[in-house]
Amino acid sequence: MYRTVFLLVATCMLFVHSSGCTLTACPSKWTGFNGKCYRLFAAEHKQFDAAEIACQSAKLVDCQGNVLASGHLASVHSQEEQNFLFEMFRSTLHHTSSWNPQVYIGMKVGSQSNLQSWTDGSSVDYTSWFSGEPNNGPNSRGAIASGLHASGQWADAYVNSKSNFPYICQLPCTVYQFN
Ligand SMILES: [Ca+2]
Repeated sequence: MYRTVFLLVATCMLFVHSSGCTLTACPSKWTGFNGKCYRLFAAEHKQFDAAEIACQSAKLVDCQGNVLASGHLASVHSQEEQNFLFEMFRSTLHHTSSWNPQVYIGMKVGSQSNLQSWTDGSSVDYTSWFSGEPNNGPNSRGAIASGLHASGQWADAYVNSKSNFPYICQLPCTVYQFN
């Protein structure tokens, strides 16, 4: 049983309980990758904090409607995740400038440029900043920057109404054990 659970975590496969209660490790419209579920909100341009709040409103629930986890803006922990997230929008969002579209991930830059954190509380063990970024601190916010200039590397943005971007939310990929 333990082995089965591990495989489901790794792949986010569909899982159908024998009672007929169908569970997916990722909710509808969310895409699983490396143990997390992601969803791009391409048409909703928000400031960073509003995007994070919107992500937190996404809930992973079980068959009984119990909330198992809340979402956050996506955190990125490997080159593979970075590539996956960039591919989620590079083909669907049109380039509008050398930098845009920029798509928020959960990267918060603090009072100094090297003080970085993720909104989901995970450790900053990987970054993909474009050369010279972050440069809008203190207290700027990070996005995956498309366009010819950055080609998917990250840029930070000031926290103001000009920095309304699409965003990518994540949910943990949850697996259910049945007795
Ligand atoms: Ca910047």
